[in-house]
Amino acid sequence: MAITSNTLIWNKEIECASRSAIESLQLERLKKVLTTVYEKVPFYKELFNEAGVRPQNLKSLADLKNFPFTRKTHLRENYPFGLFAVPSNEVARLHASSGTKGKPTVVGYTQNDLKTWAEVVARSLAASGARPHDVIHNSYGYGLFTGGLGLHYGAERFEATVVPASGGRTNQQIMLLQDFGARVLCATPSYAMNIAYTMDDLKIDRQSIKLEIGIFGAEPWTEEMRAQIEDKMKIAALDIYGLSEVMGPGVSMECAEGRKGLHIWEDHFFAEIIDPKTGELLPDGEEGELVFTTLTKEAIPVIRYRTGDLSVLNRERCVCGRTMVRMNRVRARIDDMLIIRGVNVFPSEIEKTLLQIDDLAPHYQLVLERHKALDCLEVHVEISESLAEKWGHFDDEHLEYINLGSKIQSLLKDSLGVTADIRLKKPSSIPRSEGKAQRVIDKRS
Ligand code: DLL
Repeated sequence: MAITSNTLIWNKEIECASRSAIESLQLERLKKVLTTVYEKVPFYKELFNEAGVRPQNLKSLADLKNFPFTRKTHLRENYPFGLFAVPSNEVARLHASSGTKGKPTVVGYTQNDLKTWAEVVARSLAASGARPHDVIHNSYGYGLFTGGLGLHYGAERFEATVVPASGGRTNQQIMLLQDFGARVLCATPSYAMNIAYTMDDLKIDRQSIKLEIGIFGAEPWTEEMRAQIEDKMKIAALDIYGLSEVMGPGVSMECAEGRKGLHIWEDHFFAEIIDPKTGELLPDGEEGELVFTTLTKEAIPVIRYRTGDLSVLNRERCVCGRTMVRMNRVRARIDDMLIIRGVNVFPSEIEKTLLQIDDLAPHYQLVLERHKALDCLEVHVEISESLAEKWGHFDDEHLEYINLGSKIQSLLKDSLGVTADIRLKKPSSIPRSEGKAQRVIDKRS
């Protein structure tokens, strides 16, 4: 669904600068950040020394490939402030990951970092087709997660009216969407779906809300999910990407005109794609792991940070006029790959297949169990409201139930090569997301 009115370019001078201007700015900033971390962060001094590199070895952007990677484990091992490059009295804000695997990863921002963050989010809002003075309803969680506050201050910088709704209390959020007339919704795609289906449950007329744009991210989602959201909500659904270690939301944003990849705000974030196995740099157009170096971050700059996200870089000219490199929609996180009886499968590939089947609703969960040393994948997926009405009652021995289950099973087998046990569920029976959806329940360990 395209936005028809002309969209705004927030910072035309830099967003549409020539490639040579962008690259010379990047080189100048890269030299500076390498020197800063070498002098101010003992961790980097040791890391560079071990790799036999010095900041002055960087003569061109291509030389960055000789520098070592930073990983999430490095942040954990140096918990909480070991990778900070400024004294604590210069840190204006802290955020942290949820820390489900032990200590959280902590990130900090100076006042300048917060200004940069608001700037890149303002650029992202403009790229989506939002306009200053729009009402922006922000359903990303407020708190240690960067989604809520990141979008919030960017929207204020953009001079919009922000509704800091955060996640949860969906009925009330729908009432506020109706009463405050938001044109833009910021949420995870799974929470946007939750809102859309709750509106159906409450029999709320789509005409009573004014939404035109969705700014969705923080979790992987497919083109098929986009098509379903756009169809159901009658909005343009655009992809926003980011991660706390690099900044938060607004590292890159899809533009309303191009809708083909997300522009990386390259004056602040230098992107590379590497082979996740060998660490070798890959050329544009090839899929691999995204790696970012921050060019202007003061509190906690990161050098060649391995995101664990799979994407592709594309430097072709975009129809929107922006010259900044685009990354493809993140296909998956490398960590999320499921190995089922030797076959590698990403949850997003299962999502793609499920969402092509008309009789299903876009609510699913993947449950992994081990029976007698064999991995078993159960796909729990809701049937559509219309099918549930047609069936009347729900019985897993019903011929139609068995037929639909077999159809899904054979489509998954054809597309992914795995045999899954299909569990069709009644509408509204799979837990709804209020933030990042939990798609996989792994009971194997
Ligand atoms: O999720 C920041 C964010 C908030 C981005 C709101 C967009 C909107 P973290 O909690 O640190 O930060 O999680 C970062 O989430 O490495 C990706 O795996 C995933 N992710 C973020 N955006 C997208 C996206 C925020 N658009 C991790 N598509 C990243 C796919 C995404 N995955």
